[in-house]
Amino acid sequence: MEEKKVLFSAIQPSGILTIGNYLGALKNFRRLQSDYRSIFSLADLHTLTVRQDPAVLKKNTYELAALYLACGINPEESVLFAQSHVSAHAELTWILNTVCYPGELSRMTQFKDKSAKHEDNINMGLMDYPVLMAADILLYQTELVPIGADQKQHLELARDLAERFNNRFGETFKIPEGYIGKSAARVMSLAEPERKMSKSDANLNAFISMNDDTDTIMRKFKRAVTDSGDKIIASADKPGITNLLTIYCAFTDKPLSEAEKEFDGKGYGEFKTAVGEAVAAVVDPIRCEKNRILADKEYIDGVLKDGAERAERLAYKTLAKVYKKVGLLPRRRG
Ligand code: ATP
Ligand code: LTN
Repeated sequence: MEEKKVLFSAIQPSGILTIGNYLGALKNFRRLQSDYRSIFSLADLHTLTVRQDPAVLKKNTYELAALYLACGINPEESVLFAQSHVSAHAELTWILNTVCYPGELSRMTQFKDKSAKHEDNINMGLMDYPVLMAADILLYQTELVPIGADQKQHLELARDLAERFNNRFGETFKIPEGYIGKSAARVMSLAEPERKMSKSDANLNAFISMNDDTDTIMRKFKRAVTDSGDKIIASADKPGITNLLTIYCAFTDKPLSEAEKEFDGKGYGEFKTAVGEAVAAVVDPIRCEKNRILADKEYIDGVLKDGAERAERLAYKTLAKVYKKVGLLPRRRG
């Protein structure tokens, strides 16, 4: 039997996840996990690039682990672990830094956005973020990386670094492919539909969190910004309605044409209620299951311990190969 290809992805525990993270990432993870040797990580080291309250980071990390599990990541089938538990991630980052140029990092859109947003804390980690992400991916000889559209540029850098390293030192890394879902790869803010929905938005009405209860979800959709006119159709001059339609289709698995037909002649109010109900029908059971899992920290610790051990074995194989290729002495033991 042919060996399954490796799939790797990660999410930062930088806050409570939104339906953007769910649709752009988690939902695809669940769907793809059985077709690949899947490895999922909590990108806690990445989260440190923006100032965090240590106690909140710890809480968010448990929340994210529980959410992965509640969304159907099966820890027996897939590997689920915290990035900081496998030190090979930081170690490979160092080596990759030596084949990456500052100009490649300073032009990254996310670096520019986050530098503008956190003017008082433009640290080296924020700039080096994509190199750590490349290390995450390349350590596992990954072939597929499911991500939201905003991470495409970082994935391209990972491919460039892998190719550059391979050319300089000989075949070492597989070149990964990105997987960006056809729909809902970029869910937009409910308050400013020209901007991506983000879990760190200061305006709580701009996003639906995976922790929102049904009443909150209904209220936020009622307040969502719409466009002038009264037609419920997707078009470039109707970013608000287009975003709501995208969300509705992703949560009901209906094609856009069917949704447009369903709401033909209906008002914005009725439409927003239907979107809220469709979202709540999926988010509510996930939230309840997440809270059930979260109550058992020992179970989560056990899953992450087992995941780190499995990830570590794979990661160190690649790291040993890299160290040898660049000419570092093998460590003698015993
Ligand atoms: P932050 O707001 O802290 O920068 P984020 O909400 O962008 O974080 P990440 O943890 O960086 O979330 O991303 C996790 C995954 O979710 C990534 O694959 C990312 O591409 C995807 N994602 C994030 N926001 C959206 C969105 N609005 N629509 C679709 N996918 C998204
Ligand atoms: N930067 C990613 C999170 C992330 C990631 C990864 C995604 C960290 N390491 C490796 C895919 C593969 C983000 O979503 N912001």
